[in-house]
Amino acid sequence: MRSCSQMPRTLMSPLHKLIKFHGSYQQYDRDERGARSYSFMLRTKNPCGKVPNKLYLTMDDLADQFGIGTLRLTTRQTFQLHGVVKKNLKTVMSSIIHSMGSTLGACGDLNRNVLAPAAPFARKDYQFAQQTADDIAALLTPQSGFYYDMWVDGEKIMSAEPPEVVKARNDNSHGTNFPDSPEPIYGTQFLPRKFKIAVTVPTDNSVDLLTNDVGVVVVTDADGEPQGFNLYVGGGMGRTHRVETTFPRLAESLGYVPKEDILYAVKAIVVTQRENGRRDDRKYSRMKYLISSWGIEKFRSVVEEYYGKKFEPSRELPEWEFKSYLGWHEQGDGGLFCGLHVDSGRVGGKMKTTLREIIEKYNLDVRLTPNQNIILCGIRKAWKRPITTALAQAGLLEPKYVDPLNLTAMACPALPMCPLAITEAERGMPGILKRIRAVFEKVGLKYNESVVIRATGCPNGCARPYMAELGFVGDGPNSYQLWLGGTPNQTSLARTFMNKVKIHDLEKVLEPLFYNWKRKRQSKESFGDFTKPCGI
Ligand code: SRM
Ligand code: SF4
Repeated sequence: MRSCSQMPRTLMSPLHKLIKFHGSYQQYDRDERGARSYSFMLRTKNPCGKVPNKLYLTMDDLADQFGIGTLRLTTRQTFQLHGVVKKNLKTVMSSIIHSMGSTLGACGDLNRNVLAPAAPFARKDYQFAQQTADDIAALLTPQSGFYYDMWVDGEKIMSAEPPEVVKARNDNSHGTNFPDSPEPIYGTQFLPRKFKIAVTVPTDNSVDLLTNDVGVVVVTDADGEPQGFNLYVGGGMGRTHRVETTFPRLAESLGYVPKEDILYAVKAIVVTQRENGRRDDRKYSRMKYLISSWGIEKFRSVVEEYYGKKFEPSRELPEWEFKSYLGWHEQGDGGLFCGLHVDSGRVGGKMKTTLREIIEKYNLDVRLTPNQNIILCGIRKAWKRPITTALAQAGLLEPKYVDPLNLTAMACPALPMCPLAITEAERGMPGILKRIRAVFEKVGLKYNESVVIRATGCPNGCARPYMAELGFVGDGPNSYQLWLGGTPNQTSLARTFMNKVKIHDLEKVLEPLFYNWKRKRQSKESFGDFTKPCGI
């Protein structure tokens, strides 16, 4: 009999299909030789990356007791816990649920974690964006109680939903719903494929807005009062090597909606994809392919039928900036927050122990960022010094002491646990960054002249490498396809530069590029802008 990991996914057992919707995948350690020992990877759902104190402490414990002793912060503001064996799944799931967390819908063909800027600013626009992200997440959460039946024996743990969310979900004025189904929006078939939404405020592109199926941007009036939203649709990263009909794509503008309509507009977009997205071939089932084949005009007019109104023209917005929120900042309510860089989001060892001690001692809530980093929130000014000292002793340094190349780099987990990995990413990244730093020094680039570098072990794009100034996409054992031309503010797509670059040839390929950037660039021209014409 074939083992599960050798089976095509479509032949997997109902349990494996179902467990995806509950935020878990079965995996095995690909480094191990001999008989395979299977375990589960669990992913949480944390809209806006919000993690209450109790949930952080629980995740930290679970990683030690039932996982591989590390926590993984993801590119969508959630946690992943690797290595949970089947007999412990229920204990782990119920501990998360009882600590105000959830894994429901973290994987599977439905709406995934909703991104929003992680900074805990007491500003009207930020709080409105975060509230909107929470409401959209609630709107699109599966409704059947099966998750709770399975993991906490039917205990009702869900917090009360805002009445406007319930109203928007149940509204069927424009034929969006399955009225007699426990899942009025998803029905029995759910969506053709995963679905991703990000919310933000003007200028703040900490969420990689245009890589999402739906991007939602708060529009305020001159007094900073939220009025409505610009909407963007059709972003996505995943592709397949050598299949040119698959591609990464940036979201494009759909239009503007007044603030009271946002849940209805998002629902109309989801329903348009539910009804029209391809279900015959999962390679082409993401909404970006529907929009590419229809064109935005047709897509807009179909969405408008489910929305029951016309979209207004998008409002003009200022330039986007990438914001990392690293270091110490005022929240605007008397408290401070501190953003900490974590290489590839992997929290382990002394760093993990120290983070836990600080979070427990000062009773801090945390936020996870879409760049695999963590923010400690609600810190009193008097605590800043002892916390800074404790963090530094654990290697969690202020950003000015971290190599700028590391600060913006991201890598996906890849080997050994990801079944789709072709080559290394997270484990290879420290070496890649050190070698690039050495090339920088050799060609005379300054320490702070940084480049956004992202790596993935396969073309699925989990660390969004197609937005990087220099993207590494695994395309063979120890080899990468190189992508060039993304910009530091994450607004343009990179293009393929070379295929099958063996990792030992890194310097040979990169040195001339950095050398030419140093010598021939316009003043302040980023590496991404400089190399844009190099793509093939
Ligand atoms: Fe991803 C599949 C890890 C964000 C595109 N992703 C996987 C799986 C579950 C592999 C699998 O199917 O068995 C990976 C688990 C590896 C492991 O061992 O942990 C995995 N994806 C991740 C994470 C942990 C990467 C990270 O470094 O943080 C991210 C978890 C996000 C979360 O919390 O929900 C993660 N994945 C992304 C993103 C980035 C994003 O969402 O902003 C993308 C590209 C954006 C997009 O969706 O277009 C992404 N993951 C994929 C795809 C390709 C989807 C496609 O449209 O073709 C797959 C494969 C699939 O779905 O068939 C995939
Ligand atoms: Fe796995 Fe590929 Fe995603 Fe990396 S990009 S985590 S290798 S699916």
